[in-house]
Amino acid sequence: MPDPTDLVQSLRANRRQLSRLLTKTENGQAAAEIAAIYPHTGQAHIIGVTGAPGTGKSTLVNALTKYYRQQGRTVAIVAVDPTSPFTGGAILGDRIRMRDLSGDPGVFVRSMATRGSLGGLARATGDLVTVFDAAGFDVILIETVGAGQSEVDVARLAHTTLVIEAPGLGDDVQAIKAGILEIADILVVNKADHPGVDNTVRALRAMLDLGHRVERVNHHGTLRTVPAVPLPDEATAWQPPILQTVAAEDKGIVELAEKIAAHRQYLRQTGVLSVREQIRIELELADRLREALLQRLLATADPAAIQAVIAQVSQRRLSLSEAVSRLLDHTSSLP
Ligand SMILES: Nc1nc2c(ncn2[C@@H]2O[C@H](COP(=O)(O)OP(=O)(O)OP(=O)(O)O)[C@@H](O)[C@H]2O)c(=O)[nH]1
Ligand SMILES: [Mg+2]
Repeated sequence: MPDPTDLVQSLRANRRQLSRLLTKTENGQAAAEIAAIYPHTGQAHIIGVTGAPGTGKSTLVNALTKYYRQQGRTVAIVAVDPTSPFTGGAILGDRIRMRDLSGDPGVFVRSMATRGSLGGLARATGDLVTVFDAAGFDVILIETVGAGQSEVDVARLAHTTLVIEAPGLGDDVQAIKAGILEIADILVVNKADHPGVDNTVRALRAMLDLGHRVERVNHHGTLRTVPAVPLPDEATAWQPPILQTVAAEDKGIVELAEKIAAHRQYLRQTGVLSVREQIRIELELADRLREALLQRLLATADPAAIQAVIAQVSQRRLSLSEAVSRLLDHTSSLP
């Protein structure tokens, strides 16, 4: 195991070292290093930025980063690249725009391909965030595209999730699915210089009013260990504000940063931060346990036996749940 203090210090002092560990992490080969640096994490404010393609997420991330840098805070950016070939051009665009931040040692940008990331996108992103956190970045911004389950999972890593919308992407805000609205701590209507912004704001407000907002941590975690602490009720729970920005002109960024700070304060003062953290850890632990148990089973089971069970299921001689029982109970005595 690498010496934790040395490792953390070298990450903070040496960008090449940081870069190397990030690559190792992405390749799923940094388990020992992650274990070593883990006690040195938990300081960063993690902000998720998600929304439909082209709404201006990268531009907004850029603008927020400039703001934080003016405040003297360091910023790491994880841009989760879409796999979609349609947005392929935008990836290059992101990198070029981010360039006006590069050369600044207080900013570090990392793009991550969603395709083929080992053991799931959320896990890979989570490990990158751990490295950045240990490396001492004050703010970590995670940009993800869309409204799929993997974006929701990634958003769970964030303390504060911004959902970005823009006018004209379907007047009924169809681009936003209910699921993504649920994870929003702050709604941002970007491109407020475009016509139709009032319609978009109105539609979002109507959708927010439909759902009664209670603190979203108010449920059992996967492993059911989360304590029943008193959480904010409907009256005191955070109500996601709707802000307007023109990211391309740095308009509305100060107000947005202030709301983000207010949300962080809410999380800390109410104790929601630690409860959310615990639920996140539970989910991730359950996920990794599932994966590890499967790997362990596959390592010990006879491949021919697994084949035989699959054949029996396909011949309708075994149901899937019987197949599971058989593989778990009688791995050695399969036909
Ligand atoms: N008019 C206007 N254009 C903007 C604004 N913000 C971003 N844009 C432009 O919108 C386009 C898309 O911006 P991006 O920041 O790349 O959007 P994105 O959401 O990151 O896009 P993907 O990563 O491809 O999903 C770019 O041409 C930006 O210059 C804004 O506030 N107003
Ligand atoms: Mg982008």
